[in-house]
Amino acid sequence: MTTTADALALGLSRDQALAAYTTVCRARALDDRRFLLNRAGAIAFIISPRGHEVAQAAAIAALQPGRDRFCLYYRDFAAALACGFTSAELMLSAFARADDPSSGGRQTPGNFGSRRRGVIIGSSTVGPQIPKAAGIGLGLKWKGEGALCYVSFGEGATSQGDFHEGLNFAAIHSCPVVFFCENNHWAISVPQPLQVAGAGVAARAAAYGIPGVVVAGDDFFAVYRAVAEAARRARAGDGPSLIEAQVLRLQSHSTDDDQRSYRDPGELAAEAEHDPIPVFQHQLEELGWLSEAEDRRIRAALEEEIDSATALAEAAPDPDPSTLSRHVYADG
Ligand SMILES: Cc1ncc(C[n+]2csc(CCOP(=O)(O)OP(=O)(O)O)c2C)c(N)n1
Repeated sequence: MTTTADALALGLSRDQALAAYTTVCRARALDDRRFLLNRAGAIAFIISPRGHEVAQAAAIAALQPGRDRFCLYYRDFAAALACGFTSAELMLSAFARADDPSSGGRQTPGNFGSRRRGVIIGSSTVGPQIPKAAGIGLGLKWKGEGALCYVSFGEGATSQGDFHEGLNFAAIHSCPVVFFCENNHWAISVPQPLQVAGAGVAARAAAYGIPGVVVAGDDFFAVYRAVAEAARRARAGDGPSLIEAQVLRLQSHSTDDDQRSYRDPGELAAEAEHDPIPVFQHQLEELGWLSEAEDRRIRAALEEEIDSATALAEAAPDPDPSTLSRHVYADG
């Protein structure tokens, strides 16, 4: 775990760290509410970021939303919030309302898209955002503005051809891309040893001649440091990097899955004791940047925010049925 002295040496301000902490708590509060709404039958299936939030917020904190491009994946709710999505927008998407900024209620929630925030919408298939990010990286290199493309995915995606094609292409053309694997060791019910051959995800970077690092996904400052270094390399023209953040999947794959049917109960109980949010909270307390009172204030404000986001989304109109085939078939 990063020491207080090392955390201070990163040059992050208290405001930046507290903003990231608030994002992490916002993602969790939103997730709790979406889970209740799903169980009440008000919204369709959801995928939870629970256990990934700290790693996601740390990665985006080391980048430049508004300048960089982001190819996120379906578990990236804290990353999307860190890129500027609001709770209300993500709730509109959960309710599949017409005002959902990503797709007007057409795509599964978790397909994040926002042109003005540089967030490029994906699809629900596993992996295609990876070669897409390599191509975007090449475009950014040609533009020469010093921007980079960040792309995230699970370890299951690294057994897709898309992963290898994307890394190979980005390495050959020295594209400014940060490949960020959120390794929760499970691809739905398939454990890592049946999904990823060899020494792990980061080790695969060597095949493409790029740096590959493993980092503890519950250590905000360690993830920040790794992504900041990858971003520095990308902006300097030194090409892509691969980061493997080791995280826990504290929920089932989705609300349509029950991991108790295929995971060891002892392992699940042990993981439940290692929620990354209290770890981050403790790091901030050690730095003297967060008090218990401040933490209570942040969480109470978020409860109110999620209440009004839910009310707004519940009352918002559905997409117009006459537009059903828009973006599916060519007009006319
Ligand atoms: C090409 C493709 N194959 C299979 C699926 C079904 N599927 C959806 S999510 C998922 C697991 C992916 O696991 P991982 O990449 O480790 O990410 P995680 O969900 O664990 O964060 C699978 C197999 C899919 N959507 N697309």
